[in-house]
Amino acid sequence: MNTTQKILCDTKYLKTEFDALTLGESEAEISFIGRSNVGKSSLINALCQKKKMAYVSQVPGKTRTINVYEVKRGRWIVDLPGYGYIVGSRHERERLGPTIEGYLSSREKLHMIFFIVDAVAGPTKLDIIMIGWLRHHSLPFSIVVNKIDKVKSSRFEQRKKDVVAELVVDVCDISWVSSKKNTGIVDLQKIVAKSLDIKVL
Ligand SMILES: Nc1nc2c(ncn2[C@@H]2O[C@H](COP(=O)(O)OP(=O)(O)OP(=O)(O)O)[C@@H](O)[C@H]2O)c(=O)[nH]1
Ligand SMILES: [Mg+2]
Repeated sequence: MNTTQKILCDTKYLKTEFDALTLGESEAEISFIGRSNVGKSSLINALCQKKKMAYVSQVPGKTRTINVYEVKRGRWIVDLPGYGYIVGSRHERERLGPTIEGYLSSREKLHMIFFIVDAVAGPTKLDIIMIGWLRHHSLPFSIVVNKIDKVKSSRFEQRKKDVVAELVVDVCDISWVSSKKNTGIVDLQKIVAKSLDIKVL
């Protein structure tokens, strides 16, 4: 285990909120957003080398609240509800959009938004709209393509080209990972630690 991994391994569940207004302040935080079922919670677990810290489900729409995990005092990893699936009661559906938007537009110490895209299904129209929204608001984001284990190796290079073209980004600005197989996780752990201003000696 390298030093970054030892630090991330200490991450613990801190709290759950329904609204960004009651979240309180962090010293530095990063968050994971993306379509429902893309693997945001799984990725947080893989980065922190936990099996069951963040709730994972086969059923889209598992994360419906803002869940905070603390790496070190005041350094937060925030798991957000996914978008794109119509699930839950009408009241809940109407709450989730403003919850995500309210969170993203109100956090003073939000150092990085990890924008997760599905390697097979994405980027979807909603992903492209969301990225446009992040760009419009000048929010700092980093794209992570998850579930690359589901792409045949013979198709991977073409898939990369397609994603890069659709998102209009540089290929080096994307992390290609599989939270299931742990591919690409070591490099992403370094980006996470850096984004949280965690000094690795
Ligand atoms: N094959 C594969 N499956 C994955 C990977 N990452 C996550 N999954 C699966 O995808 C499903 C959804 O994972 P979650 O982590 O709950 O996804 P989420 O984005 O947090 O979903 P919501 O909370 O509903 O927004 C689960 O069945 C995971 O096991 C991956 O890298 N590869
Ligand atoms: Mg989740």
